[in-house]
Amino acid sequence: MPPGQYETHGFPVLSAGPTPRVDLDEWEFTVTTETGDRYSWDWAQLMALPSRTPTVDLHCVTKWSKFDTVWEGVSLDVLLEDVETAADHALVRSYGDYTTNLPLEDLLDGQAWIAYRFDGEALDPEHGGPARLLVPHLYFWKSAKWVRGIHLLGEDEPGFWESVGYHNYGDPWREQRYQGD
Ligand SMILES: Nc1nc2c(c(=O)[nH]1)N[C@H]1C(S)=C(S)[C@@H](COP(=O)(O)O)O[C@H]1N2
Ligand SMILES: [Mo]
Repeated sequence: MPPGQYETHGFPVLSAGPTPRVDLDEWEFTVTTETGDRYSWDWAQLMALPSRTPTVDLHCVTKWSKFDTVWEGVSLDVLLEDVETAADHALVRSYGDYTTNLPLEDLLDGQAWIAYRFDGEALDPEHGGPARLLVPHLYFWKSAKWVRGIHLLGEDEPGFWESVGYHNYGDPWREQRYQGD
């Protein structure tokens, strides 16, 4: 258990705004590089990619942790495989305008997924369905719900919570909750 956390068996919903409803026919995930190149997947293309079923622990900055959650999704290693970039930073964007930033390397090497199933079921809209980023080694605010794309950037740019005082990186094991932690 990371410092300052407690275990919950429920699955709290934490959303900064209303739950956007995204039609699967219109759903699209786009990676945009620092040179403006775009790589997009529609829902059928995402479903056609090889998926993984990671079992991971979640740590929210509001101090709840949830252990052994089971997801299904596509690894960012697969999605970024053919993307040509020299960027070091990523800004993740959601339907409904939420953003969060992290180093590109934290999305690679089996650390992050575009997840569309939780506990064997289609991901509930409240929890980010149809698909959310899952990047469990950082505080859960980095796991953008209703993900719509990732911008790869040469320079870091703070996201929604990062620009109002939350830690830029957010490692739960180092208790990086707020700027200066
Ligand atoms: N688009 C979007 N993603 C988001 C949020 C949000 O408000 N909007 N909240 C974040 C926070 S603070 C947490 S703890 C988790 C909560 O996910 P959950 O509601 O599935 O528990 O989603 C993260 N991703
Ligand atoms: Mo959170």
